[in-house]
Amino acid sequence: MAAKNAKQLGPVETLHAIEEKFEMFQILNEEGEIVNKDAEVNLSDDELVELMRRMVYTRILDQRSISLNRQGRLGFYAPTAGQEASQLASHFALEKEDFILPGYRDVPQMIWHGLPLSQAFLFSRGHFMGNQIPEDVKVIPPQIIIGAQFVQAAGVALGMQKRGKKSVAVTYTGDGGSSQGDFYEGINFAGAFRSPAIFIVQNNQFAISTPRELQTAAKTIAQKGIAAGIPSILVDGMDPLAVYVATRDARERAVNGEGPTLIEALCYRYGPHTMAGDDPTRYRTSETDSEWEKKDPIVRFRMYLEAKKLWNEEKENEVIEQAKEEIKAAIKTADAAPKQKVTDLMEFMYGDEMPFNLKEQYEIYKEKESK
Ligand SMILES: Cc1ncc(C[n+]2csc(CCOP(=O)(O)OP(=O)(O)O)c2C)c(N)n1
Ligand SMILES: [Mg+2]
Repeated sequence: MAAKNAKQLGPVETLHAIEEKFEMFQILNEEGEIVNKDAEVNLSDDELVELMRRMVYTRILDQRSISLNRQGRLGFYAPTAGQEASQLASHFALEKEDFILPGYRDVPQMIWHGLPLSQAFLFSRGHFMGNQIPEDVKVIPPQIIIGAQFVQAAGVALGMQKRGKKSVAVTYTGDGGSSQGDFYEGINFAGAFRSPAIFIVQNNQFAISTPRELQTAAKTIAQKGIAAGIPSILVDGMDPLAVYVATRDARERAVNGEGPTLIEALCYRYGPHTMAGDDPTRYRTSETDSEWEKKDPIVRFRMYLEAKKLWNEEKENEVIEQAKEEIKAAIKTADAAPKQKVTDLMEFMYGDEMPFNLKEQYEIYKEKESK
């Protein structure tokens, strides 16, 4: 007997039918033209300018961070150029009370959520003060274990809902992260409990050197949300307006009790995976690089805003200068942080509730440090 009746789609046709549904959502094309007039962006001129300002600022921060790393003045750093729309336009749809659970590449969202730049630099240096996040800044330190923050986001979102808050938890991972068990557990749990969570996969098409095609048989990462029964969308991750609208709509559903959303933002990182020494020329071609540079989120947004007379070279230069000044000042602040001591770390970690065995070690370190 056949496994289906005559009118039913078979398993192969069902897969193809679902995959075909995931067309990429775009509002602003590479030329800076609106291609989707039905999409309601609803951002004021001032807000559009502010989003551009943040993207330009963050591109400078990326360039400066890379050079500070090369000078030995920063430690761990994962470059962000190319991902500004995925990172900052999604963040732009959030409120201050929303909780962010970032991955290691998501430091820009933390900064625009309120983390002082000097603390981001201390985090890069492995200084624990970098992770002493101010009480009113709703972020946790960047997760290095890929995908782990998906489980945490499902729980944080549920916790906020149980406390009656009208806010969401947002988490980010990459295409590689979407192969982790935690990814599936997180979206499944959030779906089952209707947690107000937004799961954002920044698909920059590589997990270090592993291309997306070798990562999964799924044609899109967005379609993985279907298995968890949650709304899912594939967006042009180089298009700030599409990313903004997708995230804003996801947030609206979440606070209205309609549960989580999975967003796949298709993007590209121009630089290496991290500054620890991978060489992208060994796993990517310069043709692909330049193909993606043409899709640059800042370039297309600049064209769009210039046509609306909202942006010009002078404004851009002001932002660049301001970024450089603030970065310089933040590095100075980071340099002035006290040298990291083991006892400080233990006090920060345990406060008055240090277990007795650690207390013994604490005394030993206290003695050593006093010399
Ligand atoms: C559970 C786990 N396995 C392996 C690693 C090592 N690792 C660090 S980053 C990375 C690739 C992640 O790629 P992706 O999720 O696409 O994010 P991207 O770096 O491209 O933003 C891997 C395998 C890790 N940090 N955690
Ligand atoms: Mg990736």
